[in-house]
Amino acid sequence: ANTHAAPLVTTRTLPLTTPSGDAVADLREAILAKLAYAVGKTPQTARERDWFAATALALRDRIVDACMASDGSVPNKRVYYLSLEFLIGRLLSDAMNNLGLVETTRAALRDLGIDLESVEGAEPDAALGNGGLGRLAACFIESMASLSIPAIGYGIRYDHGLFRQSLEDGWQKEAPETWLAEGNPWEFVRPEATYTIGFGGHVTMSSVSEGVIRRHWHPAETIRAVAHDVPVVGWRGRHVNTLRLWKAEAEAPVELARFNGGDHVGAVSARARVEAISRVLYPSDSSDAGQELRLRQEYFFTSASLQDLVRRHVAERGDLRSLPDHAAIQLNDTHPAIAVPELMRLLLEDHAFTWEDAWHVTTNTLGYTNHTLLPEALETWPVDLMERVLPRHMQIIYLINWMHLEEQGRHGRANAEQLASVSLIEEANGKRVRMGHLAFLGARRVNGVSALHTDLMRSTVFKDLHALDTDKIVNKTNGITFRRWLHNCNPELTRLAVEAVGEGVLDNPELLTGLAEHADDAGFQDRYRAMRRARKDALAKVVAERTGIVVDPASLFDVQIKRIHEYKRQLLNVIETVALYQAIKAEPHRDWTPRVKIFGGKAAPSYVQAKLIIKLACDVARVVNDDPDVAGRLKVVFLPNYSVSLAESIIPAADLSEQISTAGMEASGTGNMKLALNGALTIGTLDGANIEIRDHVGADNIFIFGLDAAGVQARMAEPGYAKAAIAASPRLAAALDLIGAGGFSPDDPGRFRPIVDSLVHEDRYLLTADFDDYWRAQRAVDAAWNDPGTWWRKAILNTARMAWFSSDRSMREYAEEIWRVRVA
Ligand code: NBG
Repeated sequence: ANTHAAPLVTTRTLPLTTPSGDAVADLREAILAKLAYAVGKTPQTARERDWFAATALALRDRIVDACMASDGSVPNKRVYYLSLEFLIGRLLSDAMNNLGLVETTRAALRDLGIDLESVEGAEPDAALGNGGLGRLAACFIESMASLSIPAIGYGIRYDHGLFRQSLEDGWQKEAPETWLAEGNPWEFVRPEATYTIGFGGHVTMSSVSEGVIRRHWHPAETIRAVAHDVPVVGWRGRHVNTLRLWKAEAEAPVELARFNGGDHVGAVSARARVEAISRVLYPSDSSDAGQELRLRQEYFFTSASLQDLVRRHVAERGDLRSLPDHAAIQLNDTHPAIAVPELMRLLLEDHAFTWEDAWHVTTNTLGYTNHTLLPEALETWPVDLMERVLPRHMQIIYLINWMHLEEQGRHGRANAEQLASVSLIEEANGKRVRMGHLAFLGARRVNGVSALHTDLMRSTVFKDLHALDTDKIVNKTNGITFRRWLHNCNPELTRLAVEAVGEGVLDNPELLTGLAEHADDAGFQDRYRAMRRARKDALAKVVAERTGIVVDPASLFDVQIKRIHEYKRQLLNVIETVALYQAIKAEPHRDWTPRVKIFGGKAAPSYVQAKLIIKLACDVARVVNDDPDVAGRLKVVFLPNYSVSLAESIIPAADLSEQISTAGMEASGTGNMKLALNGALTIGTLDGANIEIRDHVGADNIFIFGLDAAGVQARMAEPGYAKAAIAASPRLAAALDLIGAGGFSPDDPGRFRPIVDSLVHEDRYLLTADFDDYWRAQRAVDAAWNDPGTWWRKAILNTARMAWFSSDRSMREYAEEIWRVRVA
């Protein structure tokens, strides 16, 4: 069965003008021609997937037309965005919307007896990312195209994106994801853009002239990176950029000598190892330290991308000395940090630069974005692994480090502790290369992704490096593209906004702020509420189809959707659910506010504790949902296989957005922005971008609770803080007792003991410290929900005041302060 086939939402109508008959007829003929000549099907034999391919191909032609229509001149400066992940999801609605062809396509397909929503539903999600980091890259490339910033996104064309999650009796099971199984109509294969990537081997020296020594790398193994281009069309089709994804191929698909010798199977065996490089996305959002294949992936796509942009620059401008004037290379986290020594190597070895010149070009071209300060997620590579896989790069890293440490000496900062903290090599447990430090030294600007996160970069992980150059770290608060996260996913709300403030809001999100004037208007509130209700009805259907759980769309929909991670504290939410359950059981006749708690998210396959938390949520759901005392007033749902397209149907249906990470641990968050933009009220901690969301929507329109980042640090220093907090909170103690005693797992009473024990003995994420205040905030939510005039006023104000969180704003800031490219 095709799991992608079911449309999630059936209520789409975009606030765009009715299409002209000619345009509809043209597109209809184009789709039919693609169906016949590219897909090889007739309308009678075509499946939804075939109609999707034909429609995508027809629209791709329009994108190419838009591309060719541009003047074709060489832009003065290009942005190169290097990211190991691009979580782009489905592209059809993006393309239609940005080309202004949603209604035209709908009408063209209707003429053919085909429903647009089912065609959209037949597109597999391109899940080439784990979560926020990869989705951010997808929003950024869309915004760059919409702002006409000339840019190329570089990444890997994984055969298998993020695994598919199913829940078997509440336990997460992973299955491979196969988005390419039926081809990818969006992409162009570019065999002419193929580069050779080396691994291993040794380095030799030669003396070119008196005192000048050059080093040459002789890799033991070489493989090919082949470009696959996906066009990215911006709003109103004004500009088209490229997402260039690399596929790994063996130099020689067959070892001829072995083949001729009769070893037919052996002759193709080396190929599997080579092609593994672009086979699968690592399913972890914190790094898998020490895995050689991961290092090979990082170097593979970084080297191919740098070779490609160097070749382009030489073709266009001749001299690489001017690279910083015409190229800005952004490293999305440390995954492409190997770009620092790789660019140095290309300049030194292939272009005969001196070290000083190469360093000047490198450090004026690269920028680095940090996305986490969690120690377990900071990438480091063992020196011996680096020496084996990338011997020449390791030499360059040592030389960079030597010069950097020498300079510290010259500035009188040579005490051992200072040197150890700024060194590229960590010596604590076996020598390892600190990729964050390497990216920091190689970049002209280093940025964090929210105001708090950037402050913490300066005061913690990069403190000593920051002291050496206090201008280097800048803040660039994340954003989301409103085309996808408002216009496409919530056409009803978009229509409301257009009616209230005019169509200009589609071009300029700042105009959304005008909605605030309607926040007190009862008629407008009613329409806003009707919009939400329609989306909740649709989501309730999805929930029933996928989980069998029946929920009442009149209840408050309380949503926590994101990767399962202890620091994100889904467990805090589950424990509050248990406490609420106990409270209802104790007083079943009170007028409890009906709530549906909706969870969605994947756990890294090796993350045992996260998988146990999923199981707990599912076990709690089974008990609570069926309890006659509860009588449907509390329901718990874990929606399997959370993805971009599932997010698109959950977000417009959410009343409450859970953003409850331990303060100081979530770098920014972007789901928080999507939910607030669509009018969900946030219950959250003072963490990441939540702080800026509060500043924009107003403290009265958000439910803040818990310790702030400084409070967290202070509390962690108090011995026995968890035991003390539990002793002080009878409600928390009772909930933990029920969980620990097997109240939700009668079949295995000890199942959740490890969870309770970890809270009592360690509680690294301070759930116990924040529990009571979280409970208080949740009851404030209940009270607000029971006063509809207040609730919908707050919701409308959230939508109006989230305008600033557009990724167009983020991209403008990067363009101005980091890339120094002009935005029209
Ligand atoms: C994630 C952070 C999020 C942030 C995204 C995008 C990593 C390493 N970091 O808080 O956890 O929103 O990056 O910046 O995935």
